[in-house]
Amino acid sequence: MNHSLTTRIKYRASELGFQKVGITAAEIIPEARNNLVDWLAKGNHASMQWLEKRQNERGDIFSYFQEARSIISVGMNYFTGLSKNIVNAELNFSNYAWGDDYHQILKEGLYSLLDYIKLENDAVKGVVCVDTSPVLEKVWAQRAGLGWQGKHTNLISRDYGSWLFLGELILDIKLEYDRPFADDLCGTCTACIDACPTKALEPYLLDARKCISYLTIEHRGDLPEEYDDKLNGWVYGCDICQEVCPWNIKFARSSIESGFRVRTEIGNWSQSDWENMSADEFSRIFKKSPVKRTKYSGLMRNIRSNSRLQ
Ligand code: B12
Ligand code: SF4
Ligand code: SF4
Repeated sequence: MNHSLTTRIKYRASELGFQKVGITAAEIIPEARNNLVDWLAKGNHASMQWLEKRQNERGDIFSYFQEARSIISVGMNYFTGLSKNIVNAELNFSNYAWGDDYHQILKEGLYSLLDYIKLENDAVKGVVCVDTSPVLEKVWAQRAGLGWQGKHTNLISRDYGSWLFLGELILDIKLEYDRPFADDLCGTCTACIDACPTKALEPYLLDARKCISYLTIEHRGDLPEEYDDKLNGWVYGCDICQEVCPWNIKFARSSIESGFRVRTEIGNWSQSDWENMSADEFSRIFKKSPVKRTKYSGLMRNIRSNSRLQ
């Protein structure tokens, strides 16, 4: 155990722009693995076959990185401080997609953290993960003490609510570990479940087949017409279950990361501006943005689905 290295890693992580950092031991967590297997078996992942394909790695950290000993879990606040009511837009993009792609921003920070550790010990092996790696990020964040998984299934922290991107640096050395976050501070609240327009949530469980975030970002092909009157203007992701959460209402703070600032068009364009957007404009507006994931055709499909009822 190396106490001083642990302390210095945490200090360096905060210098690199991570508001939350905790460290936990790499181990197999049978409960999380069983929950994942059940969730997949019930088809909750919709068409996201990539979740099923690498389920062994998601459920067993050692099949992903055999030498794993410690997991440094980080959180970066992305709340822009502007509610969608203040942003003068007629169609909604999820807060997480207002600025530059978070994968890039978090990865840069985590690679710098790895470089810092290697300055002390060049033999250390580390793996950087942000979203796309086959690891259960919310589970590791809870184990590392960052917060708890709320009934909407996102990880909530006491001090920033759930507007946190998560990432991990997995190392092959032992460090000093934090205590898992043991409390569930949702209590009797059910605001997220009640507010979800498509009834995609049961306590702590999400059915992606019904989730607007899945439908507008991951689903390929036309959107089922039964959702036209439920999209509520969302064209990329959905923040409803997070916006109604008392922990976000009370504790959200504005992000200091300039990369997450809202793009002008996302904040101001009218519905008809979006309906008339050309492919070239799409490429210009969404350069370096996560919205590129749907491509021009996917975003236009979402815009059209929102317009169909009008
Ligand atoms: C697949 C995926 C999605 C899918 C499925 C979401 C989901 N809940 O799984 C879709 C496309 C719908 C999605 C949407 C969003 N996502 Co997403 N997504 C992921 C991804 C890649 C994998 C998640 C996963 O493994 N799901 C599998 C299921 C089994 O996991 P789970 O829902 O957490 O299920 C657990 C609980 O059900 C629990 N459980 C079961 N029963 C019980 C009972 C009790 C009592 C308890 C306590 C728990 C419990 O056990 C399960 C296993 O641990 C992660 C990145 C990663 N690598 O982890 C990002 C991630 C979860 N997404 C993220 C974000 C930001 C979002 C959105 C907010 C984006 C948006 N605004 O549109 C929405 C939120 C929707 C929602 N309410 O969850 C962030 C969340 C950050 C945070 N603070 O938690 C992550 C971590 C990405 C990142 N690096 O920051 N996402
Ligand atoms: S993201 Fe939207 S559709 Fe998905 S569970 Fe939350 S409120 Fe429901
Ligand atoms: S809205 Fe309520 S139930 Fe849902 S995650 Fe927040 S505190 Fe938990």
